[in-house]
Amino acid sequence: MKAKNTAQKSIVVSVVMGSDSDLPVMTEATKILEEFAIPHELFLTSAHRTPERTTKFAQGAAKRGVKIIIVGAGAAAHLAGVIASQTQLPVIGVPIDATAVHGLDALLSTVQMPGGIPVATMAIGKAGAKNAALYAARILALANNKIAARLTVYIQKMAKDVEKKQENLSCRKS
Ligand code: RP5
Repeated sequence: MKAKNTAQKSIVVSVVMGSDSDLPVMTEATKILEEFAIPHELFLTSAHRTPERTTKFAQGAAKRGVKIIIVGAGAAAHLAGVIASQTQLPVIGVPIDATAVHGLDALLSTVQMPGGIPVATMAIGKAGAKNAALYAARILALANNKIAARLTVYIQKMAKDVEKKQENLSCRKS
């Protein structure tokens, strides 16, 4: 399967998943990347089921111009670490709840990397996927004023939303 590109522009963030069953969670990441107009792709590969495909992807990503890799995987989730071991690009891991232990397996497999091979690990599930994309946006914003401005607006809107919710609560009480 070829990577699904969202735009003709060169890909900046690659969103990788261990299985198509991870898509409902990883969509939270692509929604944010779309909102921030960050060119991205979706790529399916498994550390265990397709090790050679994973190696080819990891070793080729930087050459294709990819700047950041977001990786979602569940179960004994070695995908983010295996990719991080074969590229110098920043790798952001999203543990996915895919088994009877509700993502704890994936969280520990993703976060407990040996020294030398960093994976920036987010929360389990949808919040983690969303934050992975926001974290990527924060990294890119260091050298991109447009993304920095969009982040400022996003953060201000979140604060306003909390104030609106407070107003709604106050209305209910009186
Ligand atoms: C992992 O195993 C995938 O990332 C997925 O979260 C989990 C289950 O995969 P499927 O059996 O649904 O394909 O490799």
